[in-house]
Amino acid sequence: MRNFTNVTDIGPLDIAVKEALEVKNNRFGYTHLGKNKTLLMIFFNSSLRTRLSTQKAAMNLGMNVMVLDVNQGAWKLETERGVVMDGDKAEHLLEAIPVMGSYCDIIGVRSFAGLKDKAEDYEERVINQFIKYSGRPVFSMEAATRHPLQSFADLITIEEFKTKERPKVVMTWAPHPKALPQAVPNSFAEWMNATDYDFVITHPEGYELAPEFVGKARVEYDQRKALEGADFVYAKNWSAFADPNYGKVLNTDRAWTVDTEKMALTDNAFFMHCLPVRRNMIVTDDVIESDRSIVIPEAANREISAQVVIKRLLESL
Ligand code: AN0
Ligand code: CP
Repeated sequence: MRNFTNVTDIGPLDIAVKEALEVKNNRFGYTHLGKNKTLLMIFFNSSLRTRLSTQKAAMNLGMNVMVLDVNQGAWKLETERGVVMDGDKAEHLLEAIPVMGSYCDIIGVRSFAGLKDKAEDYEERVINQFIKYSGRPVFSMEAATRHPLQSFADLITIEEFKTKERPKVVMTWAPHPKALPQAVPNSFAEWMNATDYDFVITHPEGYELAPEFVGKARVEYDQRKALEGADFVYAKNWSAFADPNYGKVLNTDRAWTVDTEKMALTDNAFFMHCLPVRRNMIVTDDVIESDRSIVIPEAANREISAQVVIKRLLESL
C-alpha cells in the first residue's frame, strides 16, 4: 500500500479485518518492520485519539515518531499557489512538504475541511499536495472528506460485537452547536457500503451527504423508523453539504438526540460514536453509559486500525 486515504486503498475488507484481529493479538510481533524508520504526524487540527493511538501503533511497530502541531510553534503555512505572501503566513506548503518529507519515512496528516469552499474541500487539496510533493507514503488522520482510520476501527468493532451475519447498522445525524465536517459520516458510509450489512442513514431534511458517499445506503428521514430493529446505532453530527448551505448548521434540534426511548426501538443495539462527543446534545448520559455503549472499545480499536495501515505502508517501503 503506497498511501491510505480511502476504503479502496486497504483492499478486501475481510482480509483487512482478519489482519487487524491478528495484529490485536500480537501487537509487538512486527517490531522489525519499523526499526530505524520514522513516522512524522502532522496536525493542522486538534486531536486526542488519533494522536495517541497512531503514535502507539507506530511504537508497537518499532518506529520512531515525531509529531508536529502546525498551529503551535511552526510557521503559519500558505496553502494556495500564486498568493503574494505579504500577510501573516511566513512559509508555503510547497516548501514545507518536501522539507518535512526529507526527515521521515512515512507521513500522517490531519487536515479538516475548512467548510467554506466546497470545491477546495472535496478536491482534498491539502492531503493531495502531501502525496504529490512529500516523496513519502502518506496516510490520512482525517482529511477534508474522509476519516478512514476511524471507519476502519468502526468496522473492526462491528465485526467483534455483531451477533448476526448481516447486522442492521443505522447512522443517525444528531445535534451539535458548531459546524462539523462531513468527513466522519462520509467515510463511515463509504466503508459500510463496502460491506454487505443492511446500512441505513437518517438525518433531517437539508443534511443530505454527497451522493458518492451515500451510494447504495437507504436514506430514511424519520429517525424512529430508521432505528427500528437496528443492531448498531452510529451517531454523528455533520454540517450541511448541499448548496447553498455548505458548511452551515441548519438546526440544533434535540429531538434528534439519541436517548433511551430511541434505543428501545432497536434490537437491543450497540451505541457507537467516534468521539469526542457532546453529551446530551448527541447522546444522553444514560445511553453512553449503558452496557450497550461500545464507544471505548471502538476508540481502543483506533490503535489497531492504525497499526494495520502503518504496517502495510512499512511493508511497501
Ligand atoms: C471532528 C469531526 O467531526 O470531524 C473530529 C471527529 C473525529 N469533531 C470535532 O471537531 C468535534
Ligand atoms: N475520533 C477521533 O479521531 O478523535 P480525535 O479527534 O480525538 O483524534
